[in-house]
Amino acid sequence: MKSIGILGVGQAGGNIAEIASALGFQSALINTNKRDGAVNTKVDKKFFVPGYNGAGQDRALALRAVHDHHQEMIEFVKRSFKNIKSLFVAFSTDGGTGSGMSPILIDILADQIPGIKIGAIAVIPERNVLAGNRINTAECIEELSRIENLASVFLVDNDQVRKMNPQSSKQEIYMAANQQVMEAINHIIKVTQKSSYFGNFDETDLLNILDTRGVTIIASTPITGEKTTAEVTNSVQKSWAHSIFCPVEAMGVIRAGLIYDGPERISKLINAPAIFEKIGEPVQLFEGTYLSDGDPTITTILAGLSFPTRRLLSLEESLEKNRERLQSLVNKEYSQKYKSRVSWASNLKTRRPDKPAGPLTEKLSKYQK
Ligand SMILES: Nc1nc2c(ncn2[C@@H]2O[C@H](COP(=O)(O)OP(=O)(O)OP(=O)(O)O)[C@@H](O)[C@H]2O)c(=O)[nH]1
Ligand SMILES: [Mg+2]
Repeated sequence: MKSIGILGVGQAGGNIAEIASALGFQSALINTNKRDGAVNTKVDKKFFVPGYNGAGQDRALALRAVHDHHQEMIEFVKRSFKNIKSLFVAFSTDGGTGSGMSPILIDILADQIPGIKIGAIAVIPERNVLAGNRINTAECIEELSRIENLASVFLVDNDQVRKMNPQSSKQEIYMAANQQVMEAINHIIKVTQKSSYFGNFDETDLLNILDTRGVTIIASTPITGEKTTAEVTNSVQKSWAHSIFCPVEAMGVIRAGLIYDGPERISKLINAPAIFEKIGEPVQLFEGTYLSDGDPTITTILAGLSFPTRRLLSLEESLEKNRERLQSLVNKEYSQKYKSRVSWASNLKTRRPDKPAGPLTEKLSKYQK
């Protein structure tokens, strides 16, 4: 049984929980909309907030749902997960339900379920989303970053997935992102179950990394063609910019994992200090070496990174640029009135009342020859 559980909140969260279930994780979902959650058939445990029918991108509405039903939600989570050591709440930051409910829910769960570390799998939308979505993401990330008892936050970047698949539909991007984040987490869990003569990366190491507060990424790269230490170093560093997570922007990783799988002769090309030179040496490094005849691959886990200011700024920038237009657009909602230029024409439709009948003799005499 895996010691990590996945709780999906909102539509994107439910979809991620669905993939997690298929990979054998304990999973559950919470939504304000029954119909959204019903499609995630592989997730057995579901809580639909009574009295709601979606949040319609309104974070405040979603927040109210937690205020009114937090006790039921805590009980639901306690009931749904057995013997887990960490729980990741999965959601998109730019919708209503997941974005509004998750930060407060994580904060509450961290206090109410002692012994279980609570982290997040938060989706960052593509660059082309509209103002309302950008506002939601900015608010959600700010709230997340303020939670004191927070473990790892995986920022799944739909834009990074788009870069790898420029022609794909939205749904294909979403599915690929969901699949890849869960496979990345599943991969590092599987490593902890292997044994090695030369440095094991065990469950305690993994949990140590995942319990680290801050942003975490997992990146893998094959090093089949690399011939020198410099080339291997370069490939690993490149993988930090090309994963499905927001690219690493700044120095300062607190804990890290470095896992090698492949033939022994290539393992000699790995130089940890050189790899970490660019982002600074972590306080702790957990290494695992697994010799095999397969393609040589290096997987790194970097935890305790800062929130990616540049990436988030790219979402906020267009709000700033359009500040006046957006404000006047919203003001217009209640101030706008239409003035017709043909109000005079209303008279055209007014019918003249029938003339009251006069004495019959008058009419008879009118026709008298
Ligand atoms: N990676 C990924 N992103 C998704 C998925 N579904 C939606 N998104 C992203 O999430 C945004 C929409 O949020 P949803 O998760 O549908 O919203 P919600 O939490 O259900 O909130 P409301 O529907 O507003 O109540 C989209 O703009 C996408 O950025 C998914 O399955 N995977
Ligand atoms: Mg929804």
